[in-house]
Amino acid sequence: RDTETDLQRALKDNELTLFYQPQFAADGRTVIGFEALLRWIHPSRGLVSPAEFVPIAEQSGLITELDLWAVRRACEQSVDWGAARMAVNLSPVDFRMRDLVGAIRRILDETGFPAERLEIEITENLLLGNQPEAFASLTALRAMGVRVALDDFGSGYSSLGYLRRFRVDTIKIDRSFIQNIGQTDDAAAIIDCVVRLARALAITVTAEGVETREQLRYLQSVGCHHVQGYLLASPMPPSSLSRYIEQVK
Ligand code: G
Ligand code: G
Ligand code: MN
Ligand code: NA
Repeated sequence: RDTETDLQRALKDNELTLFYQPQFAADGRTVIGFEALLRWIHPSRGLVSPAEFVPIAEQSGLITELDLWAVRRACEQSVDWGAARMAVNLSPVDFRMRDLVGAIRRILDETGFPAERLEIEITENLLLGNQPEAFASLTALRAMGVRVALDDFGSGYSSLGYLRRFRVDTIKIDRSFIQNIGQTDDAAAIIDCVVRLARALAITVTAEGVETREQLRYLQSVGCHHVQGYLLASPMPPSSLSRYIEQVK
């Protein structure tokens, strides 16, 4: 309750900011895009993680205001960053908004950000919830040219059925699998299998949470398209991004 009131104030007082984490081609060098990650710089508590405040904002519905703010800010800040894609996380709660698609269309119109460069990250829970309105919104967004990525793939109550019911553009393999490369044979086998599955369906695969050279080499060997993680680049404030932006131009 307290955090919620504080969050509302934070949004007004400009305490929220976006960090950007570069995403790379499998070579680990070519920047293909960025993921926008919400950060709350609290005057007394310091940096507050979204892991802490997103669940609270989801309970009150305030998350949708935060997420749409993030989409707008990410589009505004990156419109000049060459051809790089911008990925923004959406909460399943956002899909209960009456005109989510219209709101995103207006942001694209007003910022001049090309729909083709925007990717929204959703989680398996949204597709499993089987809300017809969510499927309709996702279909409308894709029809506009916005890409849809399935985040944290494999971490929840995964069902391959939804890959048939709804076509996504990208699968992001959950970092728990990446972190177990070289630790358990199972993780490597599952990643190999997910990459093959995705490739067979013409879906792009991103590995998240890449932290070691060994992990990167394995991901390259199985044909993973894109990689993201601390080994390559951490999330950073927009002021630190100029050298990455130069690379993608
Ligand atoms: O960046 P970090 O690892 O601290 O993020 C923690 C969690 O918060 C992740 O699950 C991430 O997807 C989520 N998150 C980060 N930014 C946003 C955002 O703008 N909107 C939503 N809904 N979730 C976010
Ligand atoms: O749930 P989602 O995938 O959106 O969460 C992204 C979160 O993962 C961000 O908060 C980001 O800070 C974090 N992250 C990014 N790269 C790495 C990494 O290499 N290792 C770990 N442990 N976390 C990472
Ligand atoms: Mn994400
Ligand atoms: Na993720």
